[in-house]
Amino acid sequence: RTLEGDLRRAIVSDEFVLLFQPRCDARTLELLGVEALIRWDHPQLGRLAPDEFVPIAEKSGLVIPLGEWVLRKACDTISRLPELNVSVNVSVVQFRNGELVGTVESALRATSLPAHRLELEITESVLIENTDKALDILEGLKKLGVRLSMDDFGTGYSSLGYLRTFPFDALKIDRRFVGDLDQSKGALAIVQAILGLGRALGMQVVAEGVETETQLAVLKADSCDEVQGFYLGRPMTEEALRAYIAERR
Ligand code: G
Ligand code: G
Ligand code: MN
Ligand code: NA
Repeated sequence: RTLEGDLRRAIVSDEFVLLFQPRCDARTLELLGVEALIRWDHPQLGRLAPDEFVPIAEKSGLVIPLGEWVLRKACDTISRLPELNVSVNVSVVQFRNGELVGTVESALRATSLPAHRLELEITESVLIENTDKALDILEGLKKLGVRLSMDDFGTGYSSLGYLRTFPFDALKIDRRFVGDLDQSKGALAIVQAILGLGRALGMQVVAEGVETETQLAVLKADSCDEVQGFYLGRPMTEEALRAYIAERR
C-alpha cells in the first residue's frame, strides 16, 4: 500500500477535514474571516498534516480533485456564516492545470458565496514558473471578483517585482518573521519594511503566526491590517468556529 493509493481512495471515502483559522482585525480583534486548512484523517495513520500528503497529491495530480473539494467545502461552509470571508490555499499544480478559473467560478456558483468573500492564497512558486500564463490566470480570477493574496511573503524566491506585476490585494507575512518579532531586531525591521511596502502599494498586510500579546502590540503599532495565529485562535472545525463566533458577540 502506498500513501498515493490511499489518497485516491480517501477522496471518495470522505476522509478529509477542513479546519478554519481566525483572521482578525489587528486593531479591534474583530473576526473578519478564516483561512481554510486541510487535514487527512487516515484510517490507519491518524490525522495527517498537509505537509505529509499535499506534496504527494501534487506529484500524482490528485491535488486537482482535492483542490476542488477544498474550494467547494470552504465556500459552502462560509456561505452559511454571514459576513465572514474565507481564504483558500492554492497549489502551483492547480495553476498548471489550466482549469482554476472555471473551478473557482463553479464553486462560487454552486454555493452562492459572493466572490468578494473568497480569497485565494498563492505562493511565489506559482509566479516563477510561467509568468505570462500566471498573470492571465490571476487576471481571470480577479475578473470573477475574488481577492488574491501572496502567502508566505518574505521567504522563498518572492521578488518585489511580483508585487507590481501581479494583481494582489494582500500580503501575508510569513510566520517565521512574526515569531521572531519579540527577540530579533532584524525580524522587526523586516516586518516593518513589509508593512511599509504594503501600505505604499495599497495592499492589505496580514501577519501570520501571531502567538503573543507582545507580537500583536508591535503589529498594531505599525498598522498591520489583519492578524492570524494561535493567539487569536487555532485552526478549528466548523462547529468550534460557530462557538468562537457566539462567544465573541
Ligand atoms: O495547517 P498547516 O500549518 O499544517 O499547513 C501547512 C501547509 O499546508 C501550509 O503551507 C498551507 O498553505 C498548506 N495547506 C493547508 N491547507 C491546504 C490546502 O487546502 N491546499 C493546499 N494546496 N495547501 C494547503
Ligand atoms: O503556509 P500557510 O500560511 O498556509 O500555513 C499556515 C500554517 O501555519 C497552518 O498549518 C497553521 O496551522 C500554522 N499556524 C497558524 N498559526 C500558527 C501560529 O501561531 N504558530 C505556529 N507555529 N503555526 C501556526
Ligand atoms: Mn496560507
Ligand atoms: Na503562510
